[in-house]
Amino acid sequence: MKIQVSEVIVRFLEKLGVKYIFGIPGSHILPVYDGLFDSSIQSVLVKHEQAAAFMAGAHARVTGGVGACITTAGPGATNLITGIANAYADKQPVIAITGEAPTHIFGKTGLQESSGEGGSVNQVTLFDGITRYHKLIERTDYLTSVLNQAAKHLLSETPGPVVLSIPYNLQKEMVDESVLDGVAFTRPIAVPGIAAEYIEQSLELIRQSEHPLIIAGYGCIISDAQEFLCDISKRLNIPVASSLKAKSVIDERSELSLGSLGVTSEGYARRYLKQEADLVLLLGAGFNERTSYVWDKNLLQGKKLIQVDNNAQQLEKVYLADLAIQADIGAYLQALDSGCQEQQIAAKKAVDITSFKMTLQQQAATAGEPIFNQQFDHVKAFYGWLEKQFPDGLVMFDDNIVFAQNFYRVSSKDRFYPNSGVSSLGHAIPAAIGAGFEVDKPLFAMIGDGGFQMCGMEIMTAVNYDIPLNIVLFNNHTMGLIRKNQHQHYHQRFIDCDFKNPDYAALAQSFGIQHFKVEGEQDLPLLFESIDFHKGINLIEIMIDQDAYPNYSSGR
Ligand SMILES: Cc1ncc(C[n+]2csc(CCOP(=O)(O)OP(=O)(O)O)c2C)c(N)n1
Ligand SMILES: [Mg+2]
Repeated sequence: MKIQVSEVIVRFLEKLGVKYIFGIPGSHILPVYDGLFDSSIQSVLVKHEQAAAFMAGAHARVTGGVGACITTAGPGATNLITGIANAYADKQPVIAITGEAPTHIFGKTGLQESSGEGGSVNQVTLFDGITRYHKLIERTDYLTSVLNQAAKHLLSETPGPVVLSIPYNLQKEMVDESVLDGVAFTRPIAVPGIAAEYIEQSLELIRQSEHPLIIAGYGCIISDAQEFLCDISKRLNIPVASSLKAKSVIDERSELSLGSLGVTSEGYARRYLKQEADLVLLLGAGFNERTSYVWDKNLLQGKKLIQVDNNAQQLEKVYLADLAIQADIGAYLQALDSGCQEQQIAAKKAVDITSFKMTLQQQAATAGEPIFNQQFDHVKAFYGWLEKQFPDGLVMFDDNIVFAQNFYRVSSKDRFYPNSGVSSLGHAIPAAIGAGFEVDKPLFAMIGDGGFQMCGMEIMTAVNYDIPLNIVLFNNHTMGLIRKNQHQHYHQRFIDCDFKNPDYAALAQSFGIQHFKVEGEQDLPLLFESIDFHKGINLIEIMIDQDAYPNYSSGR
């Protein structure tokens, strides 16, 4: 039977397991939208295409499946760029379907044409550096092959975004429905096992070590290795520090968690690493600028390093290792755990992390160097309340890099998503909404007032689709991080960081959502008494002094 290409695309998405597609229609993509009318996929109308890509990425992150977004040609597609770049940096399997002007007008300056012909915008080159695979589909004879390539990249072990741009006339061409028969929708079979000698060598290094430390990265989450990580850490009494991106990799309320490693953290993990550790097991973490304390040459001095990653590119990217192993982290940890049991590797002496942290806190307080002074006490207390109020877990998307990293200890029932990827301001609200179509735990977007004003209109998307959401807005009338840098490094010559805010209570009212203002710690009991965090949309505005800066330096 013959069907339209637009129908093939919709069936392709269905077979990829897509349940929601986020986007905004335009005339150049209407045939695909028409195909969605009868599909099991629900299309979600957003306010800006950047947010559509953030939503698709977040949806992929929480479900482990493929996220999808859809736009028209020209500005619809170019508006996607930051969202797709974010998915690329985060290795998210996101597919974007964009329209394109009909091929017969290519080169004639068609409305919104982005074919690259005749001086028009060239969509293909725009997406080149931020996609795993991108194709302007100009013919149908290679459609099977294109869709097969697309599926391969989306379902791969190290996925990334795919953009398919389809000219209007091509969407309406008829092809045989068997065109999808040649597309493989299966995920590749797991990576081969790890050679016994690498496990042997790892065990030997562990045996020789007195104070090993695990640094767990996002790779552990991607390979679902959390349980194995927990097993080995408990069996051998090895403390775990996470990279910021992997903050939820281990229960931070457990006795073996050191919290996250990085310039913006209170530094327990770094101090333990520097002062105590003699062996580091670096698992699925790349040692980026923040985690490596701006590539501190001495960070690992005098320590042995075992690095494991399923991505060979990550191995020894920053620090040379004594043992660098390309492997699935879950499989590695399982094999290591069995090895420990077989060879009866003795557990290390238990570390009292609670008192280690207390000592450091006291030292910092005495030296007048805590990361946060008392002006942040109410923020700290707010996170403390969150820890207590949701024993069954919550889901948190975080735009603000410092508060949650220091004040919130993620439990094993929580899911925490920092603004990783390209760290694009404003990500948290659309991302939480994209996730909100799937999650059934209280959902939080933590965001500054600068970030809020970038993507805040997406709140209406949550209103339109009845997505329960709690937005925690840190109001300091400034882009605090920029102000802090200008304070530290530019002699307080503040430029383009301060601004006026709208009346958030009135704004919330106009959106038809709840609003609560927190001026200080005294307001918190009433907040937690009066707001139902499981229902509706709540905007919780937390006031912060404009001149209150966290005490850390990112060096620029
Ligand atoms: C798209 C984008 N533009 C600019 C930046 C640079 N940037 C990083 S933090 C920040 C200020 C954040 O202000 P706000 O959201 O109010 O949070 P605060 O620092 O005040 O807590 C800016 C502009 C960015 N990360 N992303
Ligand atoms: Mg701010």
